[in-house]
Amino acid sequence: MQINQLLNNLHEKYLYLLELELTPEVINSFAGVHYVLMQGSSNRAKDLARKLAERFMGICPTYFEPQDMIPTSRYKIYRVGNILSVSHGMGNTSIIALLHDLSKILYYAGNMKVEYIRIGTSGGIGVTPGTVIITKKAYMPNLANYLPLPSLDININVPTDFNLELATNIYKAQPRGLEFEVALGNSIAADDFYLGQGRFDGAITPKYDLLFREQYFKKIQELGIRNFEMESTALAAFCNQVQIPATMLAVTLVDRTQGDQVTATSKQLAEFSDRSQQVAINYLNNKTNII
Ligand code: R2B
Ligand code: URA
Repeated sequence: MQINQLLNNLHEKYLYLLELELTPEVINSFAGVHYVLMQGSSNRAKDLARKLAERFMGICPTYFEPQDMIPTSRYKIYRVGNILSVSHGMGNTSIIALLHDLSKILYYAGNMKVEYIRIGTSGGIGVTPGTVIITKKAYMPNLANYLPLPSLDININVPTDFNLELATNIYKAQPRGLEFEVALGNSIAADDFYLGQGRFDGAITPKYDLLFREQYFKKIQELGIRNFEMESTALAAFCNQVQIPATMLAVTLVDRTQGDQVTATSKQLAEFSDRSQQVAINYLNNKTNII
């Protein structure tokens, strides 16, 4: 991790976005973290904490109530051994705000070597729904492979490649005989679920037509883009700036070349979401430094 060196003279006492007092006890509670797994939903983050405790500590999920480490209702952070299970909300703006404060506290607590993995859902492009895509490169909807990171009135174009070694290691860690497909691919982060992802079923009438969208979908498939979601460019750009290895594992809920609406039942959606969590756990299973 290569964090802003100006922080060293700041002696910060409070992280506003996490509503967290930086007492020595609080800082110490973030020491010794190696892996940060993040998801949009706070329920999913808690659910994952339970699964991690069961897998790596043998704690029965029925008797384990994960404790949130931060007082804010905006985000959640649960700790299981040296893994954090975190919720980041929806969209680039939400995740980047979290990434600043989370990375600062991890730095203050002395963690110089951490990996960030976003575990999410997405809309697939030409892939069977239920496939988990491990992202190599994140793209903007205009197909730029960088994020114009706003700094006052200028934008700094930061590359949005993820860490290829981490993505490949996660792919290779998957056991044979999984009941679903896992593939390496690229992703687009849109700022809007509807128009940003070329849907026709939002509240605003789109300016594009079916033919235009078909050509766009064809073009993005040629770039190896396999899914749409809403946070990967911020995660990749942030992690490139602070030199934290990162990638994203996102299950596809729908094949967007076949339709717009997510028609999976809540049971199917829960099963699909479990898949991307499972891919992360399969990766951690191979590690000797868990807990
Ligand atoms: C995937 O799913 C959410 C929208 O439904 C969004 O957070 C994302 O990236
Ligand atoms: N999340 C998205 O951002 N898009 C989809 O189509 C499904 C989930």
